[in-house]
Amino acid sequence: MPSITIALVNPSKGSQGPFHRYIPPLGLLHLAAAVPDDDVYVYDGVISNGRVVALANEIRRIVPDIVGISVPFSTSSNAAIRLGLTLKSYLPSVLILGGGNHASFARSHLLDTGAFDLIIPGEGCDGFSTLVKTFKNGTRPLQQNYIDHWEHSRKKTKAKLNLPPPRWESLVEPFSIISYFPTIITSTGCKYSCPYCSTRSYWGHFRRRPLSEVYSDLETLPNRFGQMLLHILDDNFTQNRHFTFQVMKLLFERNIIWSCSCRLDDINQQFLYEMWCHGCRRLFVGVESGSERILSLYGGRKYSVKDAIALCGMAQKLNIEIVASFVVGFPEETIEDAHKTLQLIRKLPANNLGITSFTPFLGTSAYKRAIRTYPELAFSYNDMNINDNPRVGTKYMTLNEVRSYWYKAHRLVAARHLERYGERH
Ligand code: B12
Ligand code: SF4
Repeated sequence: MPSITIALVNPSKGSQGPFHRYIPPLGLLHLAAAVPDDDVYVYDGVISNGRVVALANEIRRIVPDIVGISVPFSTSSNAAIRLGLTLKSYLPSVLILGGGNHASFARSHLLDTGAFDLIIPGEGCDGFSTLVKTFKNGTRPLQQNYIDHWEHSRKKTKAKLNLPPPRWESLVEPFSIISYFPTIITSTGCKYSCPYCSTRSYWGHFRRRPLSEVYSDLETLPNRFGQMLLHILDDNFTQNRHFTFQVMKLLFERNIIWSCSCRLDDINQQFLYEMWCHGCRRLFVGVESGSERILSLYGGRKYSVKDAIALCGMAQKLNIEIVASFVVGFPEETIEDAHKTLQLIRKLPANNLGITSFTPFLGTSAYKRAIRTYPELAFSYNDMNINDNPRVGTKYMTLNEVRSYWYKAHRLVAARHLERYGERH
């Protein structure tokens, strides 16, 4: 079958992750590898600094047959819709697909805008390669088939994950970028089901990739990344200790230093030491709250405040950088819980702290609950931004009280930052 031209796009400009390093859109590079016989160009919103028309102009130059737009974040929803509509006005016969976390849960809304012809929900490689075959055969793809496939794959913990080694050469490199955050993914899903997180309903239960595939991904990492810190994208890298160990050994044998996200109740001091020995140098930890009542209510977290302080303190002694995040505005939060969180923000040993506001994302049980009280949520996806100040109060705190708590938390973080880095940063 003759090859076709495909553009895969992340319309968001926010791919610049923590520490101002560029994080390439790994999901799209895996997708590109699922159609090895076709000409694929992977674009990132960073190249146009999030300007949709400029991005559409870049894409139209290659005259694609298919454009796949990634919509992982609710905050990139509007940009994705504008990009789809602009491309349709430039190239009326182009087939526009959507995929990624937000697109999967908000697919009816996205299809109704007319910016998309089809949404492929959930893990994308199987569905995408089937779609490309269907396109080449001239058959009409059926949306329902892709939904069924997603339903099936996230229920089966043993279903194989199809993530062929990323096709790095298809990335249209943003030339302004000098510093990268190379990434890999070794597993998907999570054994936990925190009410404000959609990972479980998107990917299903924890599923590991075969070690041979992780090995191949490491082999295909472009040489120019050299000794850069490799970030493991798994939502919760330490949830299956046996598997974590196996991957850590692979990384150690290749002399790679790395960072990952973990949940504190999955690690202890001994394991933390092993992580350091195997090359871990940065840890993203969702500490979430200083109130043990809230920790247990939201995701059955079993670590105490004392554990959080001890583990983060030990990590720092080992020279593992700690990036800790907290959530403000849990629906059950009281003023007393808020005080406990502020206290912990003040004293947690950490190199970087992040404050986010409780946001009921699509695909979470928090959303199902929130939509009953705030039906307008269904139409303000773009406002689902955990970095904005809180929009609602809690059961026990007024909106003003939650906002004041949010500002205090941010002021504490700023003060700690100033203490650590001085005024020039
Ligand atoms: C890495 C990551 C980031 C990186 C992204 C960098 C990059 N260029 O990739 C950074 C650090 C920048 C980031 C930032 C944020 N993130 Co984030 N992030 C993730 C994370 C952990 C992994 C994504 C990933 O790469 N997965 C691995 C690859 C293989 O999967 P994938 O990209 O999803 O792609 C696969 C499928 O989804 C599908 N697919 C994807 N796109 C498309 C497109 C088409 C056409 C098709 C057919 C298929 C398809 O096929 C791929 C192969 O299977 C996810 C959680 C998760 N596990 O998905 C959260 C997640 C996407 N992030 C989230 C959030 C909340 C944020 C922030 C708001 C956090 C913050 N404090 O600011 C910001 C938003 C930034 C912005 N632009 O607005 C939420 C989004 C929820 C929502 N509805 O908005 C998620 C789901 C985490 C969660 N469980 O809550 N994030
Ligand atoms: S532990 Fe982390 S990845 Fe797992 S469900 Fe909770 S927040 Fe999501």
